[in-house]
Amino acid sequence: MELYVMMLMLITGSVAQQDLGNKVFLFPKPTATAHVILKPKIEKPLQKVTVCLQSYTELSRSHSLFSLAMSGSRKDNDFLIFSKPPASCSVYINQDENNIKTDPEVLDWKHTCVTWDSDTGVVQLWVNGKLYPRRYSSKGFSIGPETRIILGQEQDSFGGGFDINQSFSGEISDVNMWDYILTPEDIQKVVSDDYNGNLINWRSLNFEIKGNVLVQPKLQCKHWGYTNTLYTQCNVDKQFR
Ligand SMILES: *[C@@H]1O[C@H](CO)[C@@H](O)[C@H](O)[C@H]1NC(C)=O
Ligand SMILES: [Ca+2]
Repeated sequence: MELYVMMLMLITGSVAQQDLGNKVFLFPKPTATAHVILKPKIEKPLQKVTVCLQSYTELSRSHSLFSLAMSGSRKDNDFLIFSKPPASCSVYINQDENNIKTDPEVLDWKHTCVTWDSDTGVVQLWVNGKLYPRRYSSKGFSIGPETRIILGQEQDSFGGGFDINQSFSGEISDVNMWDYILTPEDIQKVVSDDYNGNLINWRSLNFEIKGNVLVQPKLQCKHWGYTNTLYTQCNVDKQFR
């Protein structure tokens, strides 16, 4: 059966599993169509979640960084990271918007992590390794198990309901997701090194591209967590680890 499914995938070519270390998704321009579907194996509803990713955009309007919709949900924004330049980010859980003030955006790679724990309701937003004041949302809620996770667009319905004015354009990389809450030490590891998710793993990513989204080499790596921000070429960088 598994072999059959793999053969089918090879034939249709619709689903890829790839190591995207040193790669980015490039969304070349705003559209209401181009997106990437991420396909984690979520077998039971999630009560704890951490999502981390890196993004680089020229957008000065609000845009989706990570959009998760649940099947059968009549509400949208089940779990959404929605960047609101110039200086805030909204984390939605079960339609509850937590608009968190951040330091002003700069035209540079940005590292974002969000954690949410259903047991306590605590929401954490980390940007570039800095934790902003924590929030409280949707205690007792659980996510999934059937979900649709989309990069590049914001879902108003399961897998659709896109709006060009909420779309992402620019580059996204190092998208990882865990079914537990990362500790501050773990977040530091994600920010400064390779530390991959157990639900979504950038080094072994199941995804499907719809429309005009390109997989491109990552040409620069930024190191956060140092006083000096140091740029190096990504593959050179790996040798010194
Ligand atoms: C997007 O925003 C522009 C400028 O504000 C507006 O003219 C346009 O109608 C919006 N498009 C949609 C689909 O909402
Ligand atoms: Ca929405």
